[in-house]
Amino acid sequence: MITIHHLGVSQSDRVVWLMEELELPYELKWYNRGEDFLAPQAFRDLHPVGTAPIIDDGDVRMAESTAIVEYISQKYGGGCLSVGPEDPDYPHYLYWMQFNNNFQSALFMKMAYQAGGGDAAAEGPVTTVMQRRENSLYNYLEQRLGESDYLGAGRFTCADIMTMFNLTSLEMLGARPIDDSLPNTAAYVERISGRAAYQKAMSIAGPAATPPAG
Ligand SMILES: N[C@@H](CCC(=O)N[C@@H](CS)C(=O)NCC(=O)O)C(=O)O
Repeated sequence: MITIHHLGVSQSDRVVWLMEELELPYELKWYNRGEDFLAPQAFRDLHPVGTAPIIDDGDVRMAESTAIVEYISQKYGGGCLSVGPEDPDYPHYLYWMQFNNNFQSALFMKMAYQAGGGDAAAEGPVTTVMQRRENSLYNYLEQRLGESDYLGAGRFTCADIMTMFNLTSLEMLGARPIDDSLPNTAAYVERISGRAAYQKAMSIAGPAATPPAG
């Protein structure tokens, strides 16, 4: 059985969501963030990279959610939530599976710049790149969701599981709110939020969830 090392309020909730979508059994090990909101030492000791999520599958220990999600989907989900090279949507699937890390690079670049006293509204090459990347990512998201109800294909896939956290939980770190200025994206968030497996996973491991008793 897969063990999910879950850091509270983190993107490891997407692994729980995938397991609920696939109706697979799993064990959840919960780690609370420290007062600095970072992963505690016990979590960082699990893997050289030390970021959430981390899973164990027998002797295999993995980090990096994009890799974990595709691994579980292929190995235990028969690839039913993945898109293969024979499918015309394959390029979409690949792109939207990577969107998470693309998006977070842009957000964390901006956060780091502002934390160092930089004015994100000032003119200059760095602020231009930051703004351009942020805008282009939201524009492409909005465009894609005007063409398709789902990101990776015409059906729900792992690419949707990879992306939702960025459109919901990351607002607390300064990501743009998904509101009426992004109507296709707002409708998408509402549509995906209605999934039974999503709601169950968020009640177990989402940002408002608390560690299981005991
Ligand atoms: N690209 C990585 C990002 C992982 C990541 O940044 N995880 C955050 C939680 S959302 C984390 O571990 N933060 C705590 C820390 O770095 O101390 C993935 O998708 O797994």
